[in-house]
Amino acid sequence: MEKKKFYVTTPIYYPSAKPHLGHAYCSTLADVVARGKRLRGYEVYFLTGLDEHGEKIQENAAAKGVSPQEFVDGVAEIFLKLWKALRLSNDDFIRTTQERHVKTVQAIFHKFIEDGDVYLGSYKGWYCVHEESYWTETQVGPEHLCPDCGRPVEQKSEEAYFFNCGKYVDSLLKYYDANPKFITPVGRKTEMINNFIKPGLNDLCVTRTTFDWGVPVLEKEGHVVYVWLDALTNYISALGYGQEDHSLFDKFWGEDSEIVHIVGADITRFHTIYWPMFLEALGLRKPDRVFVHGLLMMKDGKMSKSKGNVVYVEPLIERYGVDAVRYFLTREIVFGMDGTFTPEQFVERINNDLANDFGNLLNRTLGMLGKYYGGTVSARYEEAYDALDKELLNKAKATVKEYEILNDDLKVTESYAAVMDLVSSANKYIQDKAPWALAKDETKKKELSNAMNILCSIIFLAGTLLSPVLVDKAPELFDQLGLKEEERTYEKAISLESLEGTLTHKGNLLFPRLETEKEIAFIKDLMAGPKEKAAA
Ligand code: ME8
Repeated sequence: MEKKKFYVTTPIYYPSAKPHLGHAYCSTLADVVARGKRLRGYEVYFLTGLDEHGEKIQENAAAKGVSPQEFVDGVAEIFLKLWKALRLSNDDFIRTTQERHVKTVQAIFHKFIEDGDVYLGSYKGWYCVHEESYWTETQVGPEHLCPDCGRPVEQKSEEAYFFNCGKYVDSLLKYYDANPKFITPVGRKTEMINNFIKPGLNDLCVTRTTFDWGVPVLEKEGHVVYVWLDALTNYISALGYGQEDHSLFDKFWGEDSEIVHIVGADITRFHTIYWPMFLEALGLRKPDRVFVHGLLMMKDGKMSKSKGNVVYVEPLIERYGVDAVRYFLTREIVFGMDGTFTPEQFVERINNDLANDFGNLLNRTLGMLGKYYGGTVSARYEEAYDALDKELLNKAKATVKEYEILNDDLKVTESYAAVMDLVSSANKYIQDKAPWALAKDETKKKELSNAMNILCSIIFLAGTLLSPVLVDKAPELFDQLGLKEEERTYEKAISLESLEGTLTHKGNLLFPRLETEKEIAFIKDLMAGPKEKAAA
């Protein structure tokens, strides 16, 4: 059954610090997926948000001398500002401190208690009184010392609720088997089974009593819901599950909706083991896919705040425009694999693909159209098509098919690579056809007219297929092509129909070439940590 409703989510990030390029990566790709589906007529709901509870947030707030709510409110502003700059098209922004979410978490916890899916037990572990935290046997080592402060730890136990995982393991494995694409890339599934399920899954401790920045368990004073149960619930609380108005939930969590969670490799386990179990306990359907994207690495390893090697997105957007950043993230880093960020790759990618290939195709075509036809798209004479015309048009049709199949399979990078391959073919077509030579030959009028006409249709198609990424420049491109708002549809673009008679206007360069050395130096400077800068 082809599903025409599509629900896509990002992880809800911890507002513990300012977001960096790694967070922007996941959100941008999810946005590209959402826009790509909308473009093709799907009814889409795109969710992102923040995971605002937990001990760490409480500690960060205390360190700043503000309340946890004040602290998360401040960081939320920064996230929202960045998402706006990145032009995310999310339909909602869930924050786990919102009342609607808290209500859903409490309703779920209540149902778990009623149905016997959670039980009261005791949590045992090595406890550091100073740090107020539990550690595992391996973490404290043979000397039994706190890995954080080095003080001796003690065995302690506290009352806690546990989720009965054993009840749902078999059915989870069956779901994996019946839905081979549930966890993608597939290697992640093997990892989950071998590392976590086969060795035996312990029941999951789902409440805490050592801190209070969380959703209170109404049935037991002093208990707050474990931050991961709280966080995962966002995917349905945002749709209204357990609330008065659950129409969005009925629509986008129904069997006829495709549900995709996009997550980083670090949180696969929670999304592919515990989340489906919680859903089963609630009697709800499971997501179609958990798509695990790779991590953005720097030369010295994973980009992370604690490593001090983060790149912030704002200065990149400011200098190169949002499309350059979105394009780099989509095209350079294969979705599903780890990728690196280097200034050289960034500048080269933008110059090669956007300035040289796509930008040139547009400029040369509109330039020639201006020269030969006063800017009006020339007529198409199908009877005069030659092998080159047919080849390019066939390639364009095949590209549309490939783009749709790859996009549906979340092979996002590959789908945009296919479009850029069409762009290269169109540039080669110009070289091979040499319209400047046709223009000099009175007997080649129809050939010239065809060439210019076909190129306009190809540019319209490529611009449309790239529009989920190039959110800023695609409309400008359509302006230059002279297309009216109502003409800018996916159906029209993929039909490759003749745009004869449309008056184009060659405007500003959409993607100016970057001065390689200068821009590499600029980005390197952004990446230099405070220490390196001080030493310089
Ligand atoms: O784990 N490269 O939040 P979080 C690519 N609140 N992606 C990166 C990245 C990098 N270097 N660094 C972070 C949490 N990410 C939980 C999630 S969901 C119910 C709760 C992205 O702020 C990546 O998608 O630590 C990763 O999974 C996510 O940020 C983790 O964000």
